[in-house]
Amino acid sequence: MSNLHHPIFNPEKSRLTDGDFSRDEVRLAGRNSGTLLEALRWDLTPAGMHYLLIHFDVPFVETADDWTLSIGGLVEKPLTLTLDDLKRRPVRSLRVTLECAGNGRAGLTPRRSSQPWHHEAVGTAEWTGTPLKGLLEEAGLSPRGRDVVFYGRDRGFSGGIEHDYGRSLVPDKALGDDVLVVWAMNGAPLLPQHGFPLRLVVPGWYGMASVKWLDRIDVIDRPFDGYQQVGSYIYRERVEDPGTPITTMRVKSLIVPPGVPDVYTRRRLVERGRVELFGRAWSGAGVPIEKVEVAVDGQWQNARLAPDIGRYAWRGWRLDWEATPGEHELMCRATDANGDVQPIAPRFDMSGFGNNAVHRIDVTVR
Ligand SMILES: Nc1nc2c(c(=O)[nH]1)N[C@H]1C(S)=C(S)[C@@H](COP(=O)(O)O)O[C@H]1N2
Ligand SMILES: [Mo]
Repeated sequence: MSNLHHPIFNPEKSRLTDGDFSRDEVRLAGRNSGTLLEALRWDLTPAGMHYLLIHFDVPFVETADDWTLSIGGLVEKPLTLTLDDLKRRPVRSLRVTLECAGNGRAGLTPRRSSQPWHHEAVGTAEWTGTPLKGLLEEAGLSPRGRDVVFYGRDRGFSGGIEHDYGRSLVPDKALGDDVLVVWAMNGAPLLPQHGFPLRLVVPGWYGMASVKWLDRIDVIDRPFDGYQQVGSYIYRERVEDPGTPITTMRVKSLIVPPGVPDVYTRRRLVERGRVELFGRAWSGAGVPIEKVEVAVDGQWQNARLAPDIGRYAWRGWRLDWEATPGEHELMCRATDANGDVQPIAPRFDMSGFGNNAVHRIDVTVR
C-alpha cells in the first residue's frame, strides 16, 4: 500500500537549481495557480481566485452521494459517516487564511526544483463544516492513540515513494476547537480542486495540514511516518540536518501592486500624486497582527490596519503615498503580537519552505 519504490520515480530531495525555470517547474506552475495579487483586495478570496496546490491528480468525484468518511484505528467505536450524517452535526464556519509552506520558494537562490511560487500561494476563505473534535469524541480516542492521521483519496509518488496524501495531528491538536471537517467554501460546496466533497481545515497552519478529499481518519499508537509528514514539510538548511517539522504560518505581508502593469514583465507604472497603497498581513496559530510598516525607497512608515475580520484571517492595511516622478522601490513588513517580524532577506531552506521575507515591488512614477 505505501512505501513502494519504483525505479523511474527518483527521490528528488536535494534537487537544487539556480538557473532558468525548467519545463517541469513551468508545468507545475500551470497546474497550481496562485491568487492574483490584485485579488488581495477581497476580504474573502473568491473561490475561483484562491490559490491551488495539488500534489498528484484531482480525484474524479461526480457526486457526494456515496462519499463516506471513516474514523478507525485506536477508537472505541469506529464510525463511517456520509456527507448527510456530517451535515446533521453542529455546523461551524471560520474565516481562514491558508498559505502554502512553499510560497516564496522561487525567491530563493539556489531554489528547490518544485512548484515555483513567487508570492501568490495565499488566500482567505470562509470554510463551513463541523468541528473535528466532536467526531473524535464520538468515536472515542483510545488512551494509546499517539497520532491522528488524515488521508485524502489522491495518490502518487513523491521522493520515490508511492502513497495516498496523508498528514497527521497529535491528539491534543486534533481535539482543539478550531480544526474543522469542511464541505463548503465561501458558502458553496467545495470545488473539485479544493477537495470536493470533504476536506480538513487546520486554521493557523500552513496549507499542507488541511487534507483535501478527506475519506479516512486513522488513530495510531506511534508518530505517523508517512511521506508528507516526515519526508517533506521539514525546515532544513542543509540536506543532512534532522530539521524541524513545519506547523504554523510565519508572519507575512503582501502589497497589491499599484498602478498599471506591463503585460509581460509586470513592471508597474503609477501616476504622480496621492496613491493609496493596500495590502494584507497575517500570521499563524491565530496570533494577531500588531503592525505593518511600508518602506518607500527604504524609509519605513506605519500603515493603518483595517478592521479585524476573524482570528485566523488576514488583516488589510493601507498607506497613503505621495508619489513623485522617478523610480521607486516599495516594501512592506508585518510584526505579530508575539513580536515576530518579517526578515528583509529570505533565509535559506533546502526545500524552499517558510520564506516570509518582505515583499518588494519596483514602480515607475510618471
Ligand atoms: N489530499 C490532499 N490534500 C492537500 C494537498 C494535496 O495535494 N492533496 N495539498 C496540500 C497543500 S500543500 C496545500 S498548500 C493546500 C492547498 O489548498 P487549496 O488548493 O485548497 O488552496 O492543500 C493541502 N491539502
Ligand atoms: Mo502547500
